Amino acid sequence: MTDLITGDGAIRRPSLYGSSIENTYAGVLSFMRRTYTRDLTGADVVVSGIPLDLATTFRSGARLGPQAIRAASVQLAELKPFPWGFDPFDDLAVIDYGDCWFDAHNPLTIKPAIVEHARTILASGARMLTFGGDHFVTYPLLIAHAEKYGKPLSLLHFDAHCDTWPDDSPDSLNHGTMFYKAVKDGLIDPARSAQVGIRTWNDDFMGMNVLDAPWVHDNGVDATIARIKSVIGDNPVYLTFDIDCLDPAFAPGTGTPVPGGLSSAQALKIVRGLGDLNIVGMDVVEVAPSYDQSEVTAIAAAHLACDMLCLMRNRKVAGTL
Ligand SMILES: [Mn+2]
Repeated sequence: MTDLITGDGAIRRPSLYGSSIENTYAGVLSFMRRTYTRDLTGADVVVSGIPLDLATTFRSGARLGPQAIRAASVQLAELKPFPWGFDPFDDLAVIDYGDCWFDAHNPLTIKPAIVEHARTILASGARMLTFGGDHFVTYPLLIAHAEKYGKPLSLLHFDAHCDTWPDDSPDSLNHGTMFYKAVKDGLIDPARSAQVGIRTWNDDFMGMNVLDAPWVHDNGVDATIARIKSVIGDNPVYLTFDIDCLDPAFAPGTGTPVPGGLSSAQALKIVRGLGDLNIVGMDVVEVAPSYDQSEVTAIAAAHLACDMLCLMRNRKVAGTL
């Protein structure tokens, strides 16, 4: 599978498989140097960005998240990912589709534009790995995934915030209420969904299984993985990772940071332990580079996304993707 393309593999590599040789600090950016294209033919997983930050309740800036995560992925494209020890792209065809276009100045058109973006990709049969943008983007993504994979889906939600605060306005753009709407819409089943790392209050968690941050710290990573698997079982699950699940010490570059969160090491080990789950869609959201320090937040996001791809690679090799 190895070819000898040196530089700009994103636009020069002849196959969706295999890797190119790159100077990490140069060249056309795509996520992990995957082929940058709108041609969905043959893709197993489609990476795209949704550069929206109009739904934030505090600091905006996540519109620059997709670009930052791509830039932070360059080192990951150089070596076999740790601790996997394989090149996921020998077996898994991943493309970078670029970013969803929407008219930021006509807010009522944004949600339908994201739904249509996702429908187009999902119709090809590929799985999506999407970069926010603020967390509102997961709501239209869930609408499209529930259409494709059936509802209710399970939600596996890593976050400092539950995002189930009440909001009965159908047109609101709010990154703290979209899972309230998703439960009310029947897109997700709260009894078969898990929220990990929560450390903000809500009077009503809507029946979600909340593994809050103190619970994770007290019980450990292995117990967290076991609890996630017992809650979700083999139900199709959408995996959403708000980078503010990580403690601000590990992910300062985000709009609504909360102390007391998970470490990068805890989060990576949990994600790497999810291979048994039937993950039908994935996103990493809320990276806001203007508050970041030395790109640590974007680098953490890129690593989490890389591990998600490695989970997909293993399922493809096992014939269960
Ligand atoms: Mn959050």
